[in-house]
Amino acid sequence: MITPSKESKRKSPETQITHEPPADGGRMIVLTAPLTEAIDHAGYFIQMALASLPIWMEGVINRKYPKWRDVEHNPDGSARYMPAGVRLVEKSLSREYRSDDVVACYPDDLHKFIGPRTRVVAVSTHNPLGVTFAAGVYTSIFGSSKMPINSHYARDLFAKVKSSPYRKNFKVIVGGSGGWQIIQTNTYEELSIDCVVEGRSESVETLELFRKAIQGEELPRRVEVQHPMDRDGILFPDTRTTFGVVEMTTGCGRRCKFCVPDLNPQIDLPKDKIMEAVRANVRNGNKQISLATEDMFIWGQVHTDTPFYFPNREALVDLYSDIVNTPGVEQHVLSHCTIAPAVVDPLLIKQLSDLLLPKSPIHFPVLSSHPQKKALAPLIGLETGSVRMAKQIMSSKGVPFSIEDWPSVVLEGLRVLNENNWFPAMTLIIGNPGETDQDTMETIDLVYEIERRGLFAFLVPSIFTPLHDTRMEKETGVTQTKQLTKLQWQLMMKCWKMNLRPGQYSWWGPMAWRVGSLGMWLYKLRRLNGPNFTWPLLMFSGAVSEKNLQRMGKIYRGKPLKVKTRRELIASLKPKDLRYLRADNGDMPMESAPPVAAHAAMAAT
Ligand code: B12
Ligand code: SF4
Repeated sequence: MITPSKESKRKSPETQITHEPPADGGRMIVLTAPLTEAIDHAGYFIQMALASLPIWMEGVINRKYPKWRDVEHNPDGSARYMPAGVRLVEKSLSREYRSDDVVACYPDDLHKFIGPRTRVVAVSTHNPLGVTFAAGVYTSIFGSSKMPINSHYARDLFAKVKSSPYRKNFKVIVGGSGGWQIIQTNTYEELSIDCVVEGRSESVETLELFRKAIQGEELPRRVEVQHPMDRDGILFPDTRTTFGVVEMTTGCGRRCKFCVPDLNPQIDLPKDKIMEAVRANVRNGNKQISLATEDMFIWGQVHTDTPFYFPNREALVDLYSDIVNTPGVEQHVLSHCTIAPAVVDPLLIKQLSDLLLPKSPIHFPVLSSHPQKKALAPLIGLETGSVRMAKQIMSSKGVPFSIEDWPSVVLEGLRVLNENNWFPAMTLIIGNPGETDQDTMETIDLVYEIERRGLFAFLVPSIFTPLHDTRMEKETGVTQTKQLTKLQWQLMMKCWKMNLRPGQYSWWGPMAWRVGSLGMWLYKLRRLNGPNFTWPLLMFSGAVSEKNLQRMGKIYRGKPLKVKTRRELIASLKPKDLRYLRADNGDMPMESAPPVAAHAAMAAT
């Protein structure tokens, strides 16, 4: 069982002033999300920090963003912005309920809308208990409290709902990408949740569930609902979303075994609907847009005659051009992508950079060659440098290239990206099931090779978490930081050391990691993380040079990798794939088949 932090006990609504009941009896359906998932200023980094830092480090956020809790309201007190997930639940419900029966509000305003009339409180959540990838790992490394700030605020929201004087009259339904965390930790009672929905709100089963709840019927604890199978089944927000998130694709197609979103059907959404949602955001005061996707490069190439891993350059450039040129869009942020497309079509990267850099709010002064030092920083999965491990967990991650060439694809892709001022955040998974020292050493080799070549990615290592419903759901990797080997610790600390190279471009990374790393170790981390942590931490802190640590036999300094160039990677492609390459990128083999003339261009527009 997960116990509430001292903080959340102190702030528990039972001890807070009681409110007058809403004059209109409240809304029949009240939608909400944790404050930390709804806030929409200061860029993506703040939410990622809230998910990764433990609650005792909240002061760091408060000092940097004293007003981070301030949110904007509509005239009726409802939320001006909400995560896209909440907006879609709202939109889905609008097919059946009147708009004055449904409201989306911030947790602090729940008392204004929950009244005797309320029958459902629906919560959307991304990561309520922090038991996912990086988030859980970092809070546990820091020790003291395992509760990430986001989780604290999610609990605070559930406590508010639990203590409502009308709690007996309504059902609490939870959904969103973090719903599985409630199921896995069995925290239904503790958080006062009746039902967790896994899947999309558009589905008829979701509507049926709301109907039942309104009629006061018992709900099942867990409901799995169907994902729409085609573009027409997906709805779009017509109000403002947090960070201007608008969906671009669902699914992926590369079939990594640990991945949840890949379980959804591969769909690229129609341009006209994306654009309507962009305009709706702008109309409601948003200046920022971000297209949510697992891999932006599949858009425009889903179910065409060309395999999805050969990006549709024209379609992508056309879509992004229309977005950043929409009057009122001042900022645009990329979400996720894969790295092989940068090797497949470097000219696409260049054209996108020309379009997107001027509207990027991200600045990397030391790294960027852009006149205003702007940069693009999508999230990309690197996961492992071990070909053996890559074959096991993500054999298609680098298609059209062979997974045997994964380190070369990463290095070549990163070169192309960096040359165009893309400095991605790249995630690595440490402690995959069956990971040997040799596998970790190969990942360390790749990380050192990135450094040796002067390339840059913000490397975000996390510990393997078996995610619900994935093909690795039943596997166990490392469950406690104490179990990490010396090499695994070294990989983690080397990544963070490298992230600090270009200086303080990210305020929270250095802050979180450098703040008294040695002092903290002496005080607490030594016991918490075990003896294998000691030398890697010394390496990270810079107290002893890596050369000396290697000489002392305390660390492994990666060996130089022999990797393929773009030309060599292309030469290794099968003839059936070669014909989809664009000759204007160069590096074509002399006797290759003529490229396919048209790339099913604009297929998705
Ligand atoms: C945009 C995004 C972000 C943004 C903005 C998030 C925000 N608050 O709006 C940023 C960069 C800040 C972010 C941060 C993080 N993210 Co994020 N993010 C995404 C991304 C790309 C899109 C999310 C989205 O808005 N999708 C569109 C909406 C419409 O989909 P949805 O929310 O799932 O909603 C649908 C259903 O879930 C359902 N639904 C939603 N709510 C409800 C409620 C009810 C009652 C019902 C019935 C149904 C329902 O209906 C909706 C469709 O109709 C997803 C990947 C993806 N493609 O989903 C990752 C993803 C959700 N993020 C993920 C992670 C891990 C994180 C971080 C923990 C990363 C980190 N370590 O920092 C943090 C957590 C942030 C926090 N505050 O705690 C993981 C979630 C893994 C998990 N929970 O198991 C995902 C799946 C990425 C991945 N491939 O791993 N993220
Ligand atoms: S490339 Fe990313 S989104 Fe696609 S299957 Fe692999 S992990 Fe999932």
